[in-house]
Amino acid sequence: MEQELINLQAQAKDQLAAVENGGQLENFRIRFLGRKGQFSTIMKGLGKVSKEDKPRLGQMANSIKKEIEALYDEKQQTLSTSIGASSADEGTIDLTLPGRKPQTGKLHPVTQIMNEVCSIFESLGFSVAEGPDVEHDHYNFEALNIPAHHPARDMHDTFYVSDSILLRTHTSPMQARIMETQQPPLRVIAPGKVYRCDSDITHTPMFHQVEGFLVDRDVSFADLKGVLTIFTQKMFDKELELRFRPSFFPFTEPSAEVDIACVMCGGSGCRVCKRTGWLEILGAGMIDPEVFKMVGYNPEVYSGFAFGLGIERIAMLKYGIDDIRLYYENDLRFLSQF
Ligand code: 2U9
Repeated sequence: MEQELINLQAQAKDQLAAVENGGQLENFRIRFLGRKGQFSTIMKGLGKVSKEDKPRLGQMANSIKKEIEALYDEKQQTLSTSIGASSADEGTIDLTLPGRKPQTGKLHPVTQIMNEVCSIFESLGFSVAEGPDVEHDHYNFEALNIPAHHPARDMHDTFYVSDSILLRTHTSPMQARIMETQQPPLRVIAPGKVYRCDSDITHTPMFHQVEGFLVDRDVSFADLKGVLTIFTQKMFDKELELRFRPSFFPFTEPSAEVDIACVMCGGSGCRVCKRTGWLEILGAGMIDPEVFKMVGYNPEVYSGFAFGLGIERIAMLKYGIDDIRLYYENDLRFLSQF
C-alpha cells in the first residue's frame, strides 16, 4: 500500500504539471481527488491493512492527498490568471469556462405602449407617418387654424428655437404636411415626441403623443365614435363605456374630450378616477373646415375626424402609475417591472 501511495503521488504530480487548461484541471480533479477518484479508492483500502500499519499509512495517505490538493489549488490560481492574460495576448478563449449570463434589456414602458397604440390603429387601416421634432411655426400653429396671437397658443407653452422655428407642441404638424401633399381618402396616425414647457407629477417637458385623422367623403362623428370604441377596447382588453364631453380645439369643430369608465373600479369611483368613475384618455373632434381650406381640400366635399392622445397618460392608466416623472428617472428598479 505504501508503494501504491508513492506511485499515486508521483503520477498525480506529473499529470498536474501537464495540465494546461480548465477542462484538463477538472478531469484531473475527478480522476484523483473526486469521490470516486484514486485517493478515495486507496483510503477505502485502509480498512484491510493490519492494525499496526493503519495509523502510519493513514497519516501518509492524508498528507499526500493534502499536498496534491494544495498543488491543485495553486494550479487553479495560475490558470485563472494566465487564461485572462493568454486569451488577451494570443486571442484564445477557454471554452470550458462557465459562461456569464448576458444582461438582457427591455423596451421602455412608453415605447411598449406607443407600439401597442400604433399597431391597433394599423389594424384599423391607418398608416404611420413620422415627422421632424423641430418644426416651422406654420405647420405647428398656422396650418392648424392657430394664427399668431390666437389665445389657443397659450395652451401650448412653446419652446422656440427662433421666431418661426420651434419644438413641436403636438404631432399634428405632420398631418398638416400630409394633407398638403396628398389627396383623400386618408387614414394616418403621427406618433412621436412633443415638447411643452411644463413639469409636475402629470407633466414632463417632453412627452409622447399619437395624433391621427381620417378624411373621406361622408365621414361622421359616428365613425369617430366607432374607431375610438374599438381602440379603447383593444388597448384595455375589455369592453369599456365611453363618454364624450364637449370641448374646444382650434383644429376640430365640434370637439370633445373622451373618457373611459375607470379601469381600476369599473365606474363605481376610486382614488385613481378621483371618485368620478371616469378617466380622460384622449381628445377628438371633426376636422374644422378652416383646416381643410388651409391645405386646399374642399370642405363641401370632404369631412374627417381627428384625435390625439398622450402615451405617458395611457401608460399611467394602464399600469396604475401616479407620477409621470418616474418614466424618465431611468431607475432600473422601476423600468424592469414592465
Ligand atoms: C389635423 C387636424 C386636426 C388632432 C387632435 C386632439 C384632438 C387632442 C391632445 C390629447 C392629449 C394632445 O397629448 S395631448 O395633450 N390632443 O386632444 N388632437 S384632435 O387633431 C388634428 C390633427 C391633424 C390635420
